[in-house]
Amino acid sequence: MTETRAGFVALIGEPNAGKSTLLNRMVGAKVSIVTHKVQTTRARIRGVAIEGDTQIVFIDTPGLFAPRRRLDRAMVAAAWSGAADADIVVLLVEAHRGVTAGVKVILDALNERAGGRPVALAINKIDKVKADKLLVLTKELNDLHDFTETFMISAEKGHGVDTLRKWLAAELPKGPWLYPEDQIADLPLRMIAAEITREKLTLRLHQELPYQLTVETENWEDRKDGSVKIDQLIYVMRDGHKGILLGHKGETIKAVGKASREELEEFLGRKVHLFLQVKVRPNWLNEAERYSEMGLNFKDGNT
Ligand SMILES: Nc1nc2c(ncn2[C@@H]2O[C@H](COP(=O)(O)OP(=O)(O)OP(=O)(O)O)[C@@H](O)[C@H]2O)c(=O)[nH]1
Ligand SMILES: [Mg+2]
Repeated sequence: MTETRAGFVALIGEPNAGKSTLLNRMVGAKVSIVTHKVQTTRARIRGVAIEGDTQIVFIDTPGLFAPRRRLDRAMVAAAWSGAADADIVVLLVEAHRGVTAGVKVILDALNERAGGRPVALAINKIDKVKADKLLVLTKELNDLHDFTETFMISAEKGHGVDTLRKWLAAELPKGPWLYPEDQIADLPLRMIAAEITREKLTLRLHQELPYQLTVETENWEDRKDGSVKIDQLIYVMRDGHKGILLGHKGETIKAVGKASREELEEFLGRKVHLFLQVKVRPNWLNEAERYSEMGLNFKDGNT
């Protein structure tokens, strides 16, 4: 009989480091949304990968940054608690940005928060820099923290990812698998659906707007013909934002709805009828229910 292994691996790092990209690549499917903007991921998202006889449960976390709003504080708390739940922590650092002030803050906190568990360093986006720079950066980072191992990867292009996955699998404890073998994500479908719409909104809207809205799936109806009808609410804080979101003759929201529906259809493998409604809710950032819908702890936002 072969012996199985299983465990949790938390991906942490600054916003935009490529954590969600790496999770999706490890899982082999898109379970966490990705954009070129910072603070895309808001909650802990679990994705499951298999390496030989090992089940690796990756925990994607919100980026770690200096929080200002309640939502920020709840996100950062969720990220650190993701690290606390893990057998192994992987810190992603962007190769072309190197040791930023933000990375230093994370390294300081890591000594306290990692609690003796292995911490691997993954220098990501190596496709953006020359090899000699990587060696210097590896040394610089290892002088600041005693990493268990250092990997150089490109989450987007896939370089070095197999090596990292094999190492993680070998480090995880022996034990039974934690999820059925065909399960790839641990997030309710209605939440994945809301995240997909939020991704399309984030990609289309500018400046602060993506950070001031949230999407919730209000209703999910499986129809007899095999299709699904999904109603979603987009909460914004101001009338003006609603106008921007709808766009001239409603064309912005229409385009978002189309892009989201197409991706949902691909993800679910069935026809989707998607209905989006925009609501102005000036105080949604201070409503406990909005946080639980996102998978965050409202109280974590208290100062
Ligand atoms: N060139 C390059 N870009 C990458 C790589 N990995 C990720 N990216 C890009 O970096 C951006 C951020 O990626 P995400 O995966 O959303 O980053 P994140 O760490 O999850 O960000 P937050 O959720 O905001 O904390 C996206 O535009 C990705 O396409 C890489 O290896 N190389
Ligand atoms: Mg992310």
